[in-house]
Amino acid sequence: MPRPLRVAAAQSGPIQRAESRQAVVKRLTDLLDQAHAAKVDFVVFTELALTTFFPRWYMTDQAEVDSWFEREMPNAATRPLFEKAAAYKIGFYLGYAELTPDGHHYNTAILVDRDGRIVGKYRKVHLPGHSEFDNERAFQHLEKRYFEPGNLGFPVWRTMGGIFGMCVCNDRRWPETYRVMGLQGVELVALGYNTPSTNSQKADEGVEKRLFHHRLSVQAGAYQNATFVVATAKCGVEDGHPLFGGSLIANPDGEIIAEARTEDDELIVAAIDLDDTRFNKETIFDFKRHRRTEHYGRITSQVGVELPK
Ligand code: CDT
Repeated sequence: MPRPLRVAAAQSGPIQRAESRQAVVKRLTDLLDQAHAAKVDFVVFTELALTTFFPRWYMTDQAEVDSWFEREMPNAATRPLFEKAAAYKIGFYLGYAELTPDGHHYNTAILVDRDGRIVGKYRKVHLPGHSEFDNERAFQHLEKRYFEPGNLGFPVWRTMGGIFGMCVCNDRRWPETYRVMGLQGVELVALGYNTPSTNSQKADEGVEKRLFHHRLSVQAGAYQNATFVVATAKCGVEDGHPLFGGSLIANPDGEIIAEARTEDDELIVAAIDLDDTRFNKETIFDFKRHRRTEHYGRITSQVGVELPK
């Protein structure tokens, strides 16, 4: 039985530090208008979609840090997005900085169904960067300072006719991310990202190589777990700091079936059939028949490298 779905990556251009949540949400709802016109069922917005990528700024005042976080979702600023999406019957993924009632800080994404209900929450597990000001870097990446590692694992949810999972930015570079969801039968992984166009610790690493690493990671994750992946950038130059674009939709063969061309607000759309995940799940990546867990112990028992004697 085919399970057709029209999916989109709603890429965001840059958000400057001074831009208000309200102004950003207006841009996101404009993208929803485009998605509605294109008969899209599910839209993936980006990581930290409501603000500039604030972990590039070193802050010591906790009140200032907390001003980048959302205490509830939806809230006054984001309600128009939820209302418009529900009116259009469009489900979505949205990344934002979450401050919980008991004071925890997470880099979070939510999955909202086509009736505007939050059906899933994911908190970023792999936090890149560092926690103290680093003079050696061309610019800062302070995710380890402002966020705690996610405490929800990598769940998946039955929604919109399929099995959906989520991850956030740096998670996409880790095969474990996709495999844990693959082991739950994931059929579509939604992910948003903010990736600097240059490497703060390697001046000669060009943006093309960085885009290659991004595509390589997402396409491999899709293929090796027989799932669609919708990967959405926030990109362009934020307060002088460039982030690359390259939003893409990959199919379960690991092929790119839609890709952004700009570094601005841009919607890319693909008509997919979630049943196209089945062939690879039942053949080359039939985990039940082919996996050899007796040899995989190091994956969960060990973190760093242990060199041979
Ligand atoms: N947002 C995010 O996770 N960005 C990282 C940059 C890594 S460089 C410290 C990424 O993996 O794209």
